[in-house]
Amino acid sequence: MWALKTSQNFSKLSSSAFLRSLHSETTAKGIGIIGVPFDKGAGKVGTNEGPNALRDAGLIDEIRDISVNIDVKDYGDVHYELTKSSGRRINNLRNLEHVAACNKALAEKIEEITNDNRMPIALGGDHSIAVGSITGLRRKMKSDDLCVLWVDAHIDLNTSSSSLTGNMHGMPVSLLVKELRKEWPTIPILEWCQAQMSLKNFCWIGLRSTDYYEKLMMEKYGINYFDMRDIERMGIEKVVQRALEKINLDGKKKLHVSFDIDALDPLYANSTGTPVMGGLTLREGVFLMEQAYNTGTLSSLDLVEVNPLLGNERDVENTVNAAKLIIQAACGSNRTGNL
Ligand SMILES: [Mn+2]
Repeated sequence: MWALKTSQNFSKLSSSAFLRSLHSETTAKGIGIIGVPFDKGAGKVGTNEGPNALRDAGLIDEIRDISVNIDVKDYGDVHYELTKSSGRRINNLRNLEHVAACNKALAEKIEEITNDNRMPIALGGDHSIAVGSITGLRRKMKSDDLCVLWVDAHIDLNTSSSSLTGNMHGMPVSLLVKELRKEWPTIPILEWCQAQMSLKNFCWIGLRSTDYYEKLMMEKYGINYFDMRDIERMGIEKVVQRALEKINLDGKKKLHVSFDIDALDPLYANSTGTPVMGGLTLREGVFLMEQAYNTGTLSSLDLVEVNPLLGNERDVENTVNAAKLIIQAACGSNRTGNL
């Protein structure tokens, strides 16, 4: 059981054997970085600059510095081509052809990285890329073998008919889950994503801005979530533990974390398209990811919505640095030093 495993881990945290076991877990898998320079799912341009902003700030070398045994491969960026682009909205979906083509290409890359026995880390890009990321992961699994921690100020549960903007970065979850399949018209160029996940395998952390329709869906399906109020009441440690118990009680599922940088308070991550005040501190975000890593089940990560074209120079620097710390925590970085 996850909770038991964690408390055992913590009690051994200072022992070198435990640290070595964490390192060997990382080493056995290796890490595969894939950049997704994509902003067609967002309302603002600029998240396509996210991957290179992170690379230019030294992300890859800093992951390598976590341990001499860590094996990081940068798979470069996802490229896609459009067979044809009408430029029109289809079913109220902005840039549907781009979102479909990019995610299809990303799903194939994620599959390639997992076939290489590496943990994929997708550098967004806007949050619509979670469709390709999770679809790619799922291909070699049964639908119940994967659970998702969705760390975000928003629930991203809109459909083509409920969305007021048509921006697909607000819809990835509804494209991935079978419960909402009936809310969607048939969209041939999205057939490959297949909507086979169940909402019961998702849990949200950090919510503080949901649309009316999304709130109805939360009630109707009894969605698992811990909003900012829950974090205030219970503290981040309890919230992460409860969240993981909800979606992965026996610890047998693989864990995917889809981390939208806007989960963090704009104090730490203002260079993002839809910031909402009153969010996670950077320390809470890092701790959340350390706990995800400590479960030993963390198998993939999206880090999305870093937009270096927004905010001033200091905002960009803070946001990129915050994103790097979150990613490093997912790779086993230890705040009191690495061996
Ligand atoms: Mn999001």
